Amino acid sequence: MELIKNYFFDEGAYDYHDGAYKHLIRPKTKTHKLIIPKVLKADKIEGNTTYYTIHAQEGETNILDGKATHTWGYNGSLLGPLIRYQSGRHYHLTLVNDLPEVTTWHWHGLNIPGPIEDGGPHAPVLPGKSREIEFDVNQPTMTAWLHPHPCPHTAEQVWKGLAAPVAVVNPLDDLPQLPHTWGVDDIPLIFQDRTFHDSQWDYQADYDMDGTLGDTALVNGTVNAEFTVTRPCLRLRVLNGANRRELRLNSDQNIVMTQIASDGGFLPHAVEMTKIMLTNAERAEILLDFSDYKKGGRIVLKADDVPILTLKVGEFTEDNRRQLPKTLKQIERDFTGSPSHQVIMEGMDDSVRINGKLYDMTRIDDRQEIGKNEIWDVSNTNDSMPGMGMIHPFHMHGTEFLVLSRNGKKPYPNEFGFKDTVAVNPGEHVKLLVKFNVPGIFMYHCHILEHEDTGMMAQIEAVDPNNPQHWNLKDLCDKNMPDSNMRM
Ligand SMILES: [Cu+2]
Repeated sequence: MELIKNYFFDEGAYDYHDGAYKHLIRPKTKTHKLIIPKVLKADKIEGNTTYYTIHAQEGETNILDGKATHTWGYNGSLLGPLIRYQSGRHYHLTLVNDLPEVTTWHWHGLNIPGPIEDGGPHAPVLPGKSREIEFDVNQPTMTAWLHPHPCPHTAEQVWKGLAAPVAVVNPLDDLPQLPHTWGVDDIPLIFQDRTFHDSQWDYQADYDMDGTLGDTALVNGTVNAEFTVTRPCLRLRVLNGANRRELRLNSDQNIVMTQIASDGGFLPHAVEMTKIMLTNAERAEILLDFSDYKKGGRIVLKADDVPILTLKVGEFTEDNRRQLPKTLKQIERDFTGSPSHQVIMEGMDDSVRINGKLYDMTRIDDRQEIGKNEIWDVSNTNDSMPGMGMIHPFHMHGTEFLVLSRNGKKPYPNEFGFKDTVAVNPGEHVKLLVKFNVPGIFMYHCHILEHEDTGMMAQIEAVDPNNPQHWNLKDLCDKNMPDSNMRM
């Protein structure tokens, strides 16, 4: 297997070329034990239905060595618990808004009906109110995440701390050989960045229309994080949960990171890399092999050149290394045909548009029948200055797609699995093979959260021809949102 030692994207378009870029600073605090999100406990289980309750709430979190930081979280003061779904089961969720403003619960990566269950801007919950939703989970093993999606305050609410890891397990494609003891050899790495103002976060002060950046890296809400490795094989579920910052993950010793999964589940084959770049909302599951390291050894994971997580080798309590199959997952990628959907992402700052338009909650921009494969051509026209411009991460709700090509060439080696977010370089056309399995109204947008909030977003109706629906879509954007369901 070829070892990949470089990032793939157009270096000229990296975020650090932007005039407003804030470099990460090396953490000056003492090291803190990496926070591992707890696993969300079910309220009850009845037959094939599991009941969960998720509160969005305010709180105080001890992040720095001194004063507590005012933060938001799910069922806690910051971020949220791991929410586990098993494919084939039915879920009933009670979503409670204990915040002082409207929010929504968006299941990024879950293929469930939209727009209510999916939790985009059409599914607001007023402060002090709650909403009950139900859905079936039917999809492969994968790492997804939960975050708010109210229009137009997604970026600010994520900044304040709302985000939680989600894991889907499907017995049909799961690989039981992989490490799966949560918090021991299966751990999340939720990467974010914030600036501290006298220990507090101040979104308005740091706001940047091209994507808000902070100067301090956090992993799972931990600054200067340290984790003790107690088994030779470590599975890291990496999520770039930052509003704007690109994560260029590498290590001080160029340890081999074996990527086994992307956003939508396992890759057809593992890819060995020493550097991985994830744009906003992208995920990668990677394995690190510590069997050649002795107790007391350490590896420092870095974002660009700044340490974000020290992996300290402890006493191995169990040998969890298992042979993986050569083919992790069978994925049929051969597909010929012309694109029947076009997405042109253009602009920066307040000029950002999709197909020349700003988001309108009452407008359906595109339609596709469920169950059919169709080709999308997604482009980024920020290439007026050759070798410059900015990358837009393109995300679709309600589906996991395949990347067919980049400017007519093969996708990057770690893009052969299913994805829901793909980074598009300036001047690039990325062809996607898209199929919806569930009907509804779904967003597609740039996942730089400030671009999304500015209106770099559109919506598609995934149509079930046997059960056509009529939509009376309301404009709930930045209004006193009625807690209504618009389904007629
Ligand atoms: Cu963008």
